[in-house]
Amino acid sequence: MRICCLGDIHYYGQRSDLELLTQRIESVCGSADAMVVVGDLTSSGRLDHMREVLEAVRDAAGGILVLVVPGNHDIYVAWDEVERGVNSLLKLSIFNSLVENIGCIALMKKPFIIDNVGFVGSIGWYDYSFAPQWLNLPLDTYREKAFGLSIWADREFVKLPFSDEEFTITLLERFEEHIREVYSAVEKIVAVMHHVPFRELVHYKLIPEWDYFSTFMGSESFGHVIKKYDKVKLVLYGHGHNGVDTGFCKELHGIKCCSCASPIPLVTTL
Ligand SMILES: [Mn+2]
Repeated sequence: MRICCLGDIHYYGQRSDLELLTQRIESVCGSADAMVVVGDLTSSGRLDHMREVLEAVRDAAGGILVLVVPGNHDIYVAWDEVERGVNSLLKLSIFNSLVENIGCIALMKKPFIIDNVGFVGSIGWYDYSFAPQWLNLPLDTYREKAFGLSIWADREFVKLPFSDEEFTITLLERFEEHIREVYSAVEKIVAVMHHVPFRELVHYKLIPEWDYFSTFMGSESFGHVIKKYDKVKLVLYGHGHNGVDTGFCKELHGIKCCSCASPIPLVTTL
């Protein structure tokens, strides 16, 4: 099976970006059996942007099924939305409905099977398990999502009614349920995530200002669950793209892991 994967489009309303995206998808993904989008379709979580970029991807895919998970930016809420009582959980469900309404597959809602391959997906999240030990900072320092003058934007724009650790656990339970749901019906499973599931995929630089923010790349707990199930043969993830390489695959724990954190599509086989 050939899978065309992309992510971290961070569309912010620039129509010319959609034209470029369309060209790239058409030239790279034509022979694929499925298309996967690993989240951060938008920069700000604006619904009009979400719709525009999703429609562009769907149209460029030209009939190839498009399977989608959201990224952290897709569940950002603006101040006017906060005033109307919108939080990031509601945003997450609006995102998934929008994906379905325009004819794509929202993997966070339910797993999907193509031939003998099961696709399971999650936004993934962070529970501070990627905190660099060498910095030796207390957990609350990470919960602040600020280091020196820099902040992690989720601090301002993600509105959850519970902690990041609790969010991670909730998402993880659903993700594992989805694996179990398809397990006996398929030969292989593809895990699609926005955040990163293995520490080995996080790029630490031994620079405090950099490594502090590596904490927010993902969570080891997703990696633990993935490793529990032998049929998971491929992990497609996004999220890390500023100052690090993207668009490569690497084998870890016998699982092919591909970074799709780029609007330039990557074709991988399973
Ligand atoms: Mn992201």
